[in-house]
Amino acid sequence: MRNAEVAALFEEFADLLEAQGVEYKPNAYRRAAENIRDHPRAVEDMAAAGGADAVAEIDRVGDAIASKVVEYLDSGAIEELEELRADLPVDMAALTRVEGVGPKTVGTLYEELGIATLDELEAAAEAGEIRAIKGFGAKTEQNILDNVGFAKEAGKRQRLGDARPLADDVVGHLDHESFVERIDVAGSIRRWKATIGDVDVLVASDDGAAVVDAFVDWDGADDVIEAGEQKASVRAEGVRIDLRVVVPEEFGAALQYFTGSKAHNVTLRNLAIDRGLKLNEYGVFDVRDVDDADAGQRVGERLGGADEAEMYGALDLPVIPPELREDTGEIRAALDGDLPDPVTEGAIRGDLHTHTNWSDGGTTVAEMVRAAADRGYDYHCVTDHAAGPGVFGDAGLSDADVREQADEVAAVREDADVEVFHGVEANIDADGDVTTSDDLLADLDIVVASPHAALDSGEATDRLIRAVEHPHVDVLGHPTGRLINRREGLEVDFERLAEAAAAAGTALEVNANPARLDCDGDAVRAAVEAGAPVAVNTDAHSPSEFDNVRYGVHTARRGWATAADVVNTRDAAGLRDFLEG
Ligand code: DGT
Ligand code: CA
Ligand code: CA
Ligand code: ZN
Repeated sequence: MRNAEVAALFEEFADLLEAQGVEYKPNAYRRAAENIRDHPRAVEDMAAAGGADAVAEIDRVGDAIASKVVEYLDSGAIEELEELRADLPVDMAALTRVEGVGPKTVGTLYEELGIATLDELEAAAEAGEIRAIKGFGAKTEQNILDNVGFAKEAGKRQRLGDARPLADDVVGHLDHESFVERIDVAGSIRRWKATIGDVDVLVASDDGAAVVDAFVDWDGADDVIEAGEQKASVRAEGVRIDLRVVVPEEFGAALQYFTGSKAHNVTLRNLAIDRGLKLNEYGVFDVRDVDDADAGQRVGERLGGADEAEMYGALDLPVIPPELREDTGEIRAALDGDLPDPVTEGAIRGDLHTHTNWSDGGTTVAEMVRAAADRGYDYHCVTDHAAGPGVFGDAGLSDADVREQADEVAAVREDADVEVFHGVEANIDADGDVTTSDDLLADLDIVVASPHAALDSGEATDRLIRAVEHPHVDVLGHPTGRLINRREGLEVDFERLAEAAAAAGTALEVNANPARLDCDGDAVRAAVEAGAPVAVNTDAHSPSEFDNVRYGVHTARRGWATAADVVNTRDAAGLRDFLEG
């Protein structure tokens, strides 16, 4: 489906219009882009079936935008967009990735200095040319110098949440073919890293050519980079996907090898060498009676290679969960029998952080509660935005609004199939104060407190410690405020924060929204080691966003969290104990 590709065009359109000083239209284009991206049906199917009229059925997509969609699908270009690109020939997506640089700034930088790329922007800032532009100044220039490096790095890696659905789609496309014996993803995507360089897919088959043919036929592929006998690579929505085909007897060896990380593999291979074994992408071999173990790849007696259990088992190790394979002590722990049993998606019994249309969510309290019940959850927490710094317009509820909402929640609770807890997502200001009144907080079942403003202010450990020590705060929401590839977020010493959270009994959130994954696996590890509770929350603004929970669970697994470490694996009574404790 080409929705994301079409959406990206209208986002670029919006940026180019905004750079020219056009009002209103850019935001209309952005909202349309968002709805196209989230629409369950493929735009190309809608256009094929009913033309522009069918496309215009997407919410906020008017006739003008719909006919541009059709123009693009038919001809591969939108004339008006091509003209805008010719007027402002810059790498808009890359330049606006620099925090504090919006489309208008890009327009000015191009007009004044001819800046079109990140490298040119960096060079101009280093040369002191930015401060000379009217209205810019030394502060803007310094800001660009501080943030251009992050923007350059961010362009190289994709967000897990953008790549994972593509990987799942490829696997689904190949899985049912008769010549595919086994299939799995490998590499960083199997380790659920927050960003990935490319997607690795591994297939066991005796017919490599058939697998490669089927792979390049996948309708998600935008272009084929290379296609060989046992290997092929395609690009889909800007993500590179590498396929490798191996014989079934060596599938486990290849899966182990290509899952990585490289550092994990090096440590594992050295352990094998110590024991007279040879471990590589083809198998694990006993080479104690072999004169030259380096004489080839498949030398000595084959001990295994068909699955990962044979690979790790040859070293007397259990299979180490992929999320832990970062060479941060997991092999030592496996040797000592100390590997954690990481939390699973099925262990999650409810979400502690969600929104409704009372603030900026898309659906009612009743619908969200029903969706939680449909997922088989035991409880649901309603935590809409309280008014406060960083919460815009009427998205933030006043105390009176929250009390009024309490009546609606109470009514829904009457015939709900899950327990319903009522709370709020309060705000943490620049000093670490929670800006909702204690009177209100004391009356609520649950309080999530999150930073939404002053997110570029650097070191923030003391600020967040103040918030976790607040007597009414139960959960610290998206602690750093990072947006992957877009905003670095606060600098936090998680060892210190976790100590404070453990002492206060406040949970640190893993926000499962794939744009956030905040806090990350390393921070979870600090929480687990300090004994601080962890909460895996989707921050869902609509029922479909509950599905993001898997990203949060796998992030928690990267931090070695077990079900016991995660508060929302408890049953409703257990959660009540946590909230009241
Ligand atoms: P990425 O794609 O940058 O997010 O990270 P990975 O981990 O997916 O890395 P990738 O795609 O370059 O390679 C996949 C795996 O293959 C990697 O995790 C470990 C393994 N691998 C690749 N090159 C080497 C190597 O030179 N030595 C060893 N031991 N393993 C390697
Ligand atoms: Ca990879
Ligand atoms: Ca790769
Ligand atoms: Zn939220």
